[in-house]
Amino acid sequence: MPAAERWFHTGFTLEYGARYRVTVPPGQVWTDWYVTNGPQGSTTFLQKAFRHCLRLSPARDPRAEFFTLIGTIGESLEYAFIIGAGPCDFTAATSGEFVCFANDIWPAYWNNHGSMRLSIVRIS
Ligand SMILES: [Ca+2]
Repeated sequence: MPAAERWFHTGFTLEYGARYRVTVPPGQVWTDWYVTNGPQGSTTFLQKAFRHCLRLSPARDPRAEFFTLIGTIGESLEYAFIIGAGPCDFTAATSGEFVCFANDIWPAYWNNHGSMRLSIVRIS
């Protein structure tokens, strides 16, 4: 999935109540302007003042940083959850398409570069 896409559509359909595991092959990086991050993301000193504006904010999950790998269901932040470096197990809160994105502030996707590979399997 590319870092520059606000909603990356995987084409993978999630079924309400089913359990899934997302894994992220190690050693991958992507770049926010000049800041290189792994899938867990980071917040620089300069970014700190804008951290509360992140699409998945630290108020909702304190692990949320710039470029943390996020998964959700459809184009909705309601179901958004942190994948990070994974593996990440989750239960689908609704049925819909598995969508993911690099956590960033909405107008700041133009300077995002690189992509992450990840995989998802149904575990129950
Ligand atoms: Ca950016």
